[in-house]
Amino acid sequence: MGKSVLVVNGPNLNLLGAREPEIYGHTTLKDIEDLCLQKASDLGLELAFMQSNHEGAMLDAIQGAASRHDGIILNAGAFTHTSVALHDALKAVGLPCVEVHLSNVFAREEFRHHSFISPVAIGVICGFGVMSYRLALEALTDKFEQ
Ligand code: CA2
Repeated sequence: MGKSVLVVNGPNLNLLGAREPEIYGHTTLKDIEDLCLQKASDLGLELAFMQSNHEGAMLDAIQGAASRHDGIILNAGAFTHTSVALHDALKAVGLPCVEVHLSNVFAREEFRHHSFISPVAIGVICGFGVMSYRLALEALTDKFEQ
C-alpha cells in the first residue's frame, strides 16, 4: 500500500495570498494544497492537508497521525519558535517529520532563527516558497525508500 503523508499548517497561514505578498507571495493555501496533492500523486503518495490557528488542534492532528500516516510535513508558522508542546508531540509520535517554511527564516528577524521543531525533524527546508513543500514530499519519499 502507498505511504501516507499529513501536511500540517499553523497559525495565519490561512491568510496566504491575501496579506504581505512581498514576504509570502500571492499563492494561497488552497494553491499549496493543490500543488501538494499533484506532487503526492506523481510520487504515489496519499496526502492529507490541514491548517489550524490553534496549537491544540495541531497537537491532536499530530497525535492522530500515528495510526493514519507514515510521515508529517509541518509548517508550524509562528509556533515553530515557541512551542515545546509541538516538539513533544512530534517526539512522542516518532514519525519522520520535515519542517518547512515558505520564507528563509534565517534571513529574517533573530526571533525566527530558533525552532523547537528542528531537533525532532529529519530535516528543514525553508526559503523556497511553495517549492519548500514539494521538496519536503521528495525528501519524505526518499526516507520511505530507505
Ligand atoms: O515562512 C514561513 O513559512 C513561516 O512559517 C511563516 C510564519 C512565520 O511566523 C514563520 O516565522 C515562518 C507566518 C505565517 C503567517 O503567514 C501570513 C500570510 C499572509 C499574511 C500574514 C501572515
